[in-house]
Amino acid sequence: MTDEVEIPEDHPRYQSLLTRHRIEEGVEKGITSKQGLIAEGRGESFDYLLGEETLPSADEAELAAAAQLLLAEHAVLSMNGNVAALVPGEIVELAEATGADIEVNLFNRTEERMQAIADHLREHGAENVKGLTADARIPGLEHERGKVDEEGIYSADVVLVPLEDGDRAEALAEMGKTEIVIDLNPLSRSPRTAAIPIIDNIMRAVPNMTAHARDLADASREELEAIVEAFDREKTLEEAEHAIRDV
Ligand code: PTJ
Repeated sequence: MTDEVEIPEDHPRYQSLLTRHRIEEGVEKGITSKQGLIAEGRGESFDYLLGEETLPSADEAELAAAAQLLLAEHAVLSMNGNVAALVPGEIVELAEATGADIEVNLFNRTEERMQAIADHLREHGAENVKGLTADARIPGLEHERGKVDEEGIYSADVVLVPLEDGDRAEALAEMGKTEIVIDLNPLSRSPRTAAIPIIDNIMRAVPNMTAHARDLADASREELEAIVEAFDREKTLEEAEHAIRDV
């Protein structure tokens, strides 16, 4: 939890208020873009419809995602301005639990925001933050939006892309990456593109993925592969959509 926040923990909408507070702070610190505020509002409305809790199908997706990250040759957790504001320390913990790299990759890329986000992540314990080298390109995306690190997202086999715009999610999938997407909107193109769509709030999803990864630390390759194979992406998307429509 953030140090400065003064939201009473017993407030019925504590989590939602905390999320807003972190995004607001992110904008003030030059981490989150103004468009990030709109993305946050969109996410919040879907979370409200989902009952502001992790669906059993989302928990299964988080388990599969943890197994997939552990199986990866080279996994990268992609960070944008919203993710950096909402779960900086939690992403560092997930990277530690799975051996993944962290890379800043922005939709609205500016050098100032890149630097502010990298500094913010280092303040939360990240030792190595990729994305600043920007010596490779995601094919099909125009110049600034397509910049990535050759040693990072460009060469990764598994990429976690939370709260991502549909074009970028599609372009990464076309590069042959195994994509894990966290997005509260099950109808959005990004989760529909993903091998593992996680329809959950990133504030709940990332710590739960880390808990699963820690539980799986001693699992064999076969056990991890069985978890990934048993995961049903269509069912996950359908269950989230039904949960929203049945409200
Ligand atoms: O920092 P940048 O420049 O890389 O820009 C980041 C944003 C998020 C502004 C950019 O990627 C963007 O415009 O994204 P979209 O197209 O608005 O998509 C964001 C998706 O994330 C939407 O489908 C939201 O429903 C979803 N979302 C928002 N907040 C959360 C969320 N999903 C999970 N947890 C959240 N807290």
